[in-house]
Amino acid sequence: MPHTQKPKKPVVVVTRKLPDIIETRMMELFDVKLNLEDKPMSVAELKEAIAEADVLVPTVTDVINPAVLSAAGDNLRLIANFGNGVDHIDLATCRRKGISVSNTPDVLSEDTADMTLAMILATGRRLAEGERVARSGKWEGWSPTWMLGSRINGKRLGIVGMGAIGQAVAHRAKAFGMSIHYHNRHRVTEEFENGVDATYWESLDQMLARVDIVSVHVPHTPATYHLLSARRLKLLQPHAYVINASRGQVVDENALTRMLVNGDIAGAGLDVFENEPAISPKLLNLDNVVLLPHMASATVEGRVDMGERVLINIQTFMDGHNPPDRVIETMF
Ligand code: 8YV
Repeated sequence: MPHTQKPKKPVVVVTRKLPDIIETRMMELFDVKLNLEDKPMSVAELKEAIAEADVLVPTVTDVINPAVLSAAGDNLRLIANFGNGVDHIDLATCRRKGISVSNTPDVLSEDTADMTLAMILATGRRLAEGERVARSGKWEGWSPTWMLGSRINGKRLGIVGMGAIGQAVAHRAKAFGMSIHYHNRHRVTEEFENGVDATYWESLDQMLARVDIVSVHVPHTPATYHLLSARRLKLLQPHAYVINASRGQVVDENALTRMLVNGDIAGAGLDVFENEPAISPKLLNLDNVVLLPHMASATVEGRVDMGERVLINIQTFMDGHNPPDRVIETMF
């Protein structure tokens, strides 16, 4: 009897620990190499992984630069990123080498928007500061003039980047009584604008000078690096707050820190930093900032949804089609 060989399963290398349910499914579908210890891979380990992989599943903590990509064999066809942002992957080199790249959009928009609102509330209403006092055992009791924050209702929120996350933020902020202003490469639909009474600002500079809170929701690309530059940050009013749940590189962190230290703006809510996981000690010493360790999208449900998008992208690619969440054109 002729011996029929089962088709070879693709070798999928996953760089970090993913939700159990996703890893189980991956084991069923692929010849998968998991990182059960969740120890971030060194450059040498990444190179080793990339050399044997048909598909690599990295996360934001893996820098997939030209040096790492130089180790890729001809077999590496897809980088299925576990995450929305792909600024840690050198897309130009991938394109040149014919490697497809996909991400996990949409599934983290609502969670990230929730955390953005949490930072808006926490900065304006001094939530983290109050919590620190309550825990310190040094609370001396209520006083009419102590721990006063700044009212959220009626404030002007300037959203930089009106994609899925920016829009989810706008809906929430509207419900909190804020007025919505936004700057984007292009105007969004009239239906959306009318729904949240949004004002479009073609000029980012002009918007910055007029809002009370600015929240950043653009991806980090060469065009958005330090979009909130030292010059632009200086346009903000002294009572303004800066919120960032996108990427640290979009805001000039040194300039922002200087302004916070000097009291040139009221405060900041930061979930992302330029040199993660390092956070400047100057920021750590400030009471008027709320600092979070890149956790805006960190929900149990969100991580499973992200994993499912990764699975769909890999499976679709292996079936000979473009992955639905491709971020660069493939050879198909
Ligand atoms: C993710 C993020 O946690 O998806 C993104 O771009 O910034 C985060 O919310 C992380 O990237 C997972 O890789």
